[in-house]
Amino acid sequence: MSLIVVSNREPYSPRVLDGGQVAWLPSIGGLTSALDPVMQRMGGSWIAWGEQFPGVGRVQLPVTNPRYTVERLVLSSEEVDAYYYGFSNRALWPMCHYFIERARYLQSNWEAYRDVNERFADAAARQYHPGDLIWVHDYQLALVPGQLRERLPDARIGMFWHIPWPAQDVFRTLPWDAQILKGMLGADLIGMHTPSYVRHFLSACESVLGLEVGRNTVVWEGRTVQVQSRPIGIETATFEELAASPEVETLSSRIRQGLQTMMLLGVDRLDYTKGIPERLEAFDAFLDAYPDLRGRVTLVQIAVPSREEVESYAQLRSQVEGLVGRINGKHAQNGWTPIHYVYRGLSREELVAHYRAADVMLVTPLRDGLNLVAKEFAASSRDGVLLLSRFAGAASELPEALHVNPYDHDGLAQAIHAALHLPLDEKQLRLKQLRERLEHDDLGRWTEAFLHELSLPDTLPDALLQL
Ligand code: ADQ
Repeated sequence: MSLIVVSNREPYSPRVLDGGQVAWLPSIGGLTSALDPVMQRMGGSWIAWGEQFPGVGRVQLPVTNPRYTVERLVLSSEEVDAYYYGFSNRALWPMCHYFIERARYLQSNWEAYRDVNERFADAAARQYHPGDLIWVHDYQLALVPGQLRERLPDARIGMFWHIPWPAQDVFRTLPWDAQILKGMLGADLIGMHTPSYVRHFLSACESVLGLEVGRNTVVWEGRTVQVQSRPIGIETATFEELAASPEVETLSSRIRQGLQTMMLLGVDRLDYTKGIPERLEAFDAFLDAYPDLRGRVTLVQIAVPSREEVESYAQLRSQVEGLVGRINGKHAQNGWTPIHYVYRGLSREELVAHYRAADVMLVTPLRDGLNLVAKEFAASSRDGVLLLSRFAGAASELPEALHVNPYDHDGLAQAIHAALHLPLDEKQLRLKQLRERLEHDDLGRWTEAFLHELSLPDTLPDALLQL
């Protein structure tokens, strides 16, 4: 038995170095950073869009110690525009994050999405041998489970949905709501990050397809499909070890020395769902409300470039840069710059050194499937405080974080103030409790639990699940 992973993004992307050789660098993003260690442990095939260097087809990765094969699909620029930017990122992404005013529903993009999904399904079916497990990931590939089911009626197919599943009045704005549901129901097991996403998904099956649903099941074409809440974990031990390493300690002290103030930190893909402008506004409100703290607190905002080809992302970039300039211009004094803005991806060491250096971590998305940064910070920090948006999926799992409403600038400003003044023993107790959870529910457990459940020949009856 081997594992076949199907995802849009490839785990490593090729770059040409100065000497002309090709280096394969790990992709930045929640899903690929989560699944690469799994594939390194289990081996198998990974089907993904070969974004750079479409000429390179099949590769064994990681290059230094090959553990699995990546099948790189070549997409034309028209397909990329319509399937990836058009339908995935301008229809499904905004709709699932409740930004329906940003959603564009175009028939031509839908058709390209369906056809490209078909190509992923073909590639996965070609790799399949009886007994293999197929694990499809995320909103770019919602139709793949159904397309695979037509080709491989007996295969065990799992699907993990990494973003929120919205309330049904929002989902039903999508003209292809029934097709998306039917595509996903080709799977045997569908995983999501929170119980409320599962409830919303099941109620969509009920209202859109008229299906009978149980608490965690739905019957479709004679098969029982399980729909489970399974929030993804991180490699907790790796973060803990790295955070305590001398290299990271040195980097983290250097960051602190460079600032000479208390440190707030934001780390995000530059995406309108992550609430970066709202966070900057809240910091502005904080500096207005607590003038004695001017010059004593700095916000370090690290943003990794994302989807710049989509207009609203390019606009967001200028909006953020404008806000940073305005707030710095308004409050800067005596050599102190209130916001340090970094627009690039960081190495794992740099990232953890920032987590380690921060007094308060601001994870304040307007909506987020889960949010791995919150977990990475909690695993890395010694005595920092995690401020976590109530609209991040991780909030339902991490009650020891201080929960905030990112839409409430003044409330967020007060929460930052409270976090900076939390007694040391309370900070340490909260972090200890967070760590215990993260050590227990880590990435290894997440994968094992999902694959274990997927490999069962029969699903449990609904009545048993409720016991
Ligand atoms: P993302 O929206 O990409 O993931 P998130 O969960 O925060 O969001 O993961 C981002 C990852 O990228 C983290 O591992 C983080 O360390 C890394 N990262 C972010 N900025 C970085 C930077 N500047 N430099 C280096 N690394 C950086 C999607 C969903 C989430 C869900 C994940 C996993 O949108 O809600 O948590 O998938 O399911």
